[in-house]
Amino acid sequence: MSGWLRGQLRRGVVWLEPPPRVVDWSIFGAVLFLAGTGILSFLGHTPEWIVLFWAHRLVGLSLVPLLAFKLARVRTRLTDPGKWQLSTPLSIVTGLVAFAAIITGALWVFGIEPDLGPVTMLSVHAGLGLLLVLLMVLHARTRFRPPSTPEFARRRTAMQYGAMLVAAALVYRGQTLLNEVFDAAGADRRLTGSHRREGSGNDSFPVVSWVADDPDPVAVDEWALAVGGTVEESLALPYGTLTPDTVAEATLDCTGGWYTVQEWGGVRVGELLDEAGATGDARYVRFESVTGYRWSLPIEEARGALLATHVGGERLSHGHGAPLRLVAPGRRGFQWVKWVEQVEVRRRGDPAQWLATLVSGL
Ligand SMILES: Nc1nc2c(c(=O)[nH]1)N[C@H]1C(S)=C(S)[C@@H](COP(=O)(O)O)O[C@H]1N2
Ligand SMILES: [Mo]
Repeated sequence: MSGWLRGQLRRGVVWLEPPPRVVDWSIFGAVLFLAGTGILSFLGHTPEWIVLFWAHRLVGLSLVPLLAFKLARVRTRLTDPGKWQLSTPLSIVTGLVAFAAIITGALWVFGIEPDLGPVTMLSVHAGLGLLLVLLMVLHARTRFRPPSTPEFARRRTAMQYGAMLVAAALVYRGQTLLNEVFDAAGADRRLTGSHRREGSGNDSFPVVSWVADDPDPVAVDEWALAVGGTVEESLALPYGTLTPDTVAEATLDCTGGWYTVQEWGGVRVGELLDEAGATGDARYVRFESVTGYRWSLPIEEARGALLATHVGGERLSHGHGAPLRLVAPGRRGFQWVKWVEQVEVRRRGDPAQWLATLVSGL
């Protein structure tokens, strides 16, 4: 490279580098934003959610130059043993986890996914991301410097951020084009990044538990669906009394990174609520599994959901939730409660459901 070109490049990079404290606080803010959008991205999969996925990818890519600036600045603190402090190992681990989170995220987006056994690249990425938040908060405590407004308010800082986001958008667009051209696992993916499982019926898609649910097969003769809560009349409905008269196509999109489109057959939840007579102050409907796993939906959404006995014209297999599972079209897979035995109409939501989904099988 000619000396002139190198000089220009260096000046460009220097121009692009925000002040140190701005870099640090931007990394802090970006990681919190990524954790927030990452968690939220597990909740939805319908088209209006795409903004969230874009934002997560763009801010994630913008972390790359920010971390590079930071690393260039602190390099000698790491390479020169004379400058080591008690907090240095924590700083190093935090940096490594940040890079690992970015790399796993990028591998996932690019569809480069070596076999990791029971986990997917996406779940490794999510785990690293959550670990990073914890490490970063600890790290920031050891090296806290309050942000200063003048540095953030500079016009040049705003332009630097503009440049960074535009670059991130170009990289992201370039990647999606590459995937389209080479068809490298790109064509079968939804806005969530999930890969398609082709086919119909029980055997065409995986059996998945969110954490540890693994009940014995439910004995249909001893099972009855309980419909209760704020209703005029509680019901106990044996399997034989259910009339699966509704068939609907819906997409199950698992946060592990796959999706399937199936014809689900079963009973409309609204019909059950009408039968039991949900009262006027009812706001939510809670679906609970024989394992204690549960999720609630706002009552209007719940009315349109299905309690499925069939998939692709076949009776549900045990693994897929027989005798009855929730099919909630706008929701992610983990909210589609399997082995449902209780439907409870409620006045309030159920914040503890998060915990229930994590510990139910333990
Ligand atoms: N009771 C119960 N229902 C559950 C789960 C679970 O662990 N327990 N896992 C959820 C998750 S994470 C997904 S993706 C779907 C998977 O449904 P499938 O096993 O029919 O593919 O079920 C959901 N319903
Ligand atoms: Mo899932």
